[in-house]
Amino acid sequence: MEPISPQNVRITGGFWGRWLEVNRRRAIFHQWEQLEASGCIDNFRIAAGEKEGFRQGWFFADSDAYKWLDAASRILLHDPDPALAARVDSFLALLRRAQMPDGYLYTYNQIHFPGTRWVNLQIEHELYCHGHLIEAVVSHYQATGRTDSLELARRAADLLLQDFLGAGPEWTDGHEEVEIALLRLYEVTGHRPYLDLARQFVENRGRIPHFWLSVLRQNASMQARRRAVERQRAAYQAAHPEYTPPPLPPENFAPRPPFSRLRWYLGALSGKYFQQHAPIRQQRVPVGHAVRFGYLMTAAAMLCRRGADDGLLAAMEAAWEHIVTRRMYVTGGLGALPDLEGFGRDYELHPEYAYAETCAALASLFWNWQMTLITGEARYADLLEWQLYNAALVGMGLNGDAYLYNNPLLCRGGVERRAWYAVPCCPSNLSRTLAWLGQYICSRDADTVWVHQYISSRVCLGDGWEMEMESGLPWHGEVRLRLEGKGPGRMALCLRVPSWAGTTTLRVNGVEVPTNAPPPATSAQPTACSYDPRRARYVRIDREWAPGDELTVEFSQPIRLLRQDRRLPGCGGTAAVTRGPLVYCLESVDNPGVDLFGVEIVPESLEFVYDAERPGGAGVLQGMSIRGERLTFIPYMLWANRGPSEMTVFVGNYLRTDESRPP
Ligand code: FUB
Ligand code: ZN
Repeated sequence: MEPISPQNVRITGGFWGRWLEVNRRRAIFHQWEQLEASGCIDNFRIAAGEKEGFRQGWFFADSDAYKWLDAASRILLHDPDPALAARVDSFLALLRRAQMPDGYLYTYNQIHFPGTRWVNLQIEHELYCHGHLIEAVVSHYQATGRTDSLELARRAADLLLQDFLGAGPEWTDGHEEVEIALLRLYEVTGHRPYLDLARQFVENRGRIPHFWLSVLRQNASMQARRRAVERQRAAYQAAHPEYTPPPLPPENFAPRPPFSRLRWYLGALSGKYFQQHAPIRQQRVPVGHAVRFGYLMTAAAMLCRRGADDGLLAAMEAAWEHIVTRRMYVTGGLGALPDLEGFGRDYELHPEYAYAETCAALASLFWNWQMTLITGEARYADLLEWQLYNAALVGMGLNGDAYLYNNPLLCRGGVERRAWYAVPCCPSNLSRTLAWLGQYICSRDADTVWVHQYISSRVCLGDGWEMEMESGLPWHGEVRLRLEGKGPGRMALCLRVPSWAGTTTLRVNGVEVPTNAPPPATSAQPTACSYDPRRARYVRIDREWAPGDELTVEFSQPIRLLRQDRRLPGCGGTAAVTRGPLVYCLESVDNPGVDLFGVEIVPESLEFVYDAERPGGAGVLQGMSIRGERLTFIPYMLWANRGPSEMTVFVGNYLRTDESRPP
């Protein structure tokens, strides 16, 4: 099956319509303000020789500006806001002036170490930054059709071809991304060498001999270069006493389990942190940094779609199964440890140490989309939806100007939304994903259309057909699809029945049509968190359609208590409360005087209440504890929007029967 390009999908309202409005009216402008305030954009002005000043931020800071450009460009596709378009054009012009004639653009070297390049590739993110530059420009080209900006990407990519095509395994980046970018550039240019280089980077992963030695050497060099930068900073400040550097944004706060930093170092030396520990087809267990892992899997899946299989798909299916059954939080969050910002051991899913970086959920979402296109299996679109609503959307505050970087499932204080971070990788990554959310709704092949996501939208299906969708999700389970366009014709429609759905009722023009029976409870390994995307399926309706035909789907959304495997530290045997695609939580703001971390609930007392007055128009769950306390659960993605608070996803449950495992 093939995707339907974002040009042909417009989100028209509903739950996601509000978030996209926040994204384009507030979030994208807030992010630019923060990039300017923290000196990130000035780095390019300094590199272009247009501004006096001292470079600010991490060596990979360029990438955060590129993700902003990516997000802003995607927003312009359906919302050509003149102020945003002017900002984008001005930044593109600055990038053209900062980029070196041969296509190199990496302000850390250009400013601090002129003439050096491709240094400490495992650590200093040079290819990662060029990757996000290329992706951003490809998005701009796809959104505007302007080839002048595409030149920025082609110059950079052609430099990579010149310097890396045919090179050995040590010439790979420690943070995957450039592989995705080269494949996206190949998709818009058809220039085969970009595909070849992407494949080379993926196939070369995990083949550096004595990796630990290489990374020790590179770490020493990186530290030496950082000390050199600090000497430069001191000298600059002494020579320019009037210079006041911009304030550095805060680091994100994450509670640390014992030995967290040691495990990170060991993970780095072993190569697992960078997924450099084994060739890609042997990587059947998810390890290391969760964002890096997700980007590698996404690139591998994109290669699979271009014919590079022979074991690649099998390896990814095994890794996916391992994640879902033993290394994923009930929110779909990935990454159990700070420092490492990645996977722990099987069942090591402590709710308070949960790192679950917003970018990690996004990386997994990108991967699951590619797996959907390859396999047509409903489990991947189901996990995409679950992570979108819970582990990803939680990263953006209600008003688009406050963010979470790490997303615990239990908070005793300290984790709060911030306007910006010292490592601001998540905000624009989330914005660029929201801006083109429509691409995940449908896909098609010659005679079949798949409906993967239920988001109010208008989709040009091709062959003269259009589909208007009205979705009540996540609060209400009713979805209405209306076909418009050319005269009658045969088409198969495959609708995803989500894993969270209770009963599903399908009607075509008011007449009920049978849905295939739910899949048998799989004998496969159960999931540690009890959310199981493998229970999702597609219902196929293959018939003659006429313009005006209306298809309605009603998913019942029973409140479910998903019991956590007893092996999980800090939450084993407790339950998460869910309804439809949403995971709920108790936040102290709504439950004054309640000991959140000792609550036992009375399951039968839980009821859904749609509270239109609540910010975000939230559907809440109200119930009782066994001590007679009234409880209010809100959607997990809405917590931390009202100042410092405590929160828990898990409650001890007063279950009369073990309802967490589906029948
Ligand atoms: O490595 C720098 C940033 O850290 C990347 O953008 C994300 O992977 C985040 O984890
Ligand atoms: Zn991030």
